[in-house]
Amino acid sequence: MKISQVEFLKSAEGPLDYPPADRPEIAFAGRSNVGKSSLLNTLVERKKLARVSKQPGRTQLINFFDLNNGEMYLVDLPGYGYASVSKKKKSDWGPMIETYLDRRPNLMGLVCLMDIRRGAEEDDMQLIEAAPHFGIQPILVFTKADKLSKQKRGNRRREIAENFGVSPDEIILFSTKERLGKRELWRRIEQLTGIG
Ligand SMILES: Nc1nc2c(ncn2[C@@H]2O[C@H](COP(=O)(O)OP(=O)(O)OP(=O)(O)O)[C@@H](O)[C@H]2O)c(=O)[nH]1
Ligand SMILES: [Mg+2]
Repeated sequence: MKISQVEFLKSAEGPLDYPPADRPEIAFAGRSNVGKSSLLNTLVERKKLARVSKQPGRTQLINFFDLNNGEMYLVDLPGYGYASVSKKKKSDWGPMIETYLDRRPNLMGLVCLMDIRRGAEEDDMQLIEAAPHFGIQPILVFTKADKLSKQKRGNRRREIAENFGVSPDEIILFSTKERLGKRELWRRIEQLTGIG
């Protein structure tokens, strides 16, 4: 993917705030602190486009970004599963994401991020299993691969693939530190959107 321009468009809480569904869209979801905003920055080669934080639960709205002046939307979804986000915020999460999945006919891929060390947890599985009901293809990405040795990564990839019942090369390992997984993820996004 050639990235000529990328720009933050808007934050949204509900459908009234979404931009028009007039081009392909890819969204990024995962638990708080898993590295969604970091991955997005690495993908588009901008250091500070999406806000990265050591404090989990920072991204609490749906953030829309424009890629290449109208070519595609990239969407940073609020992180889930972080206990110290207030109860109200926590209960907002499910409906906010579910409504989003339901109301974006242009959404072509949902990149589901999980920490390579923790693997898929219950709320990840809920989302991964829900996606096909909305006609959306989940892309499984395991972040912070740099936290494991190369040998352990390989073992982990096989283990994870087995748990999901998919072939190991369907599992994308990602590291912002090592810039690992970036080309592979773009390739999958290009396949799903037909852009690139
Ligand atoms: N070692 C390592 N750290 C990472 C990687 N990606 C992200 N991090 C760190 O993980 C922390 C959280 O990153 P974010 O990108 O803000 O995570 P997020 O999923 O957007 O978090 P919320 O917006 O709170 O849901 C930050 O301290 C990042 O520097 C990675 O690939 N390797
Ligand atoms: Mg974030």
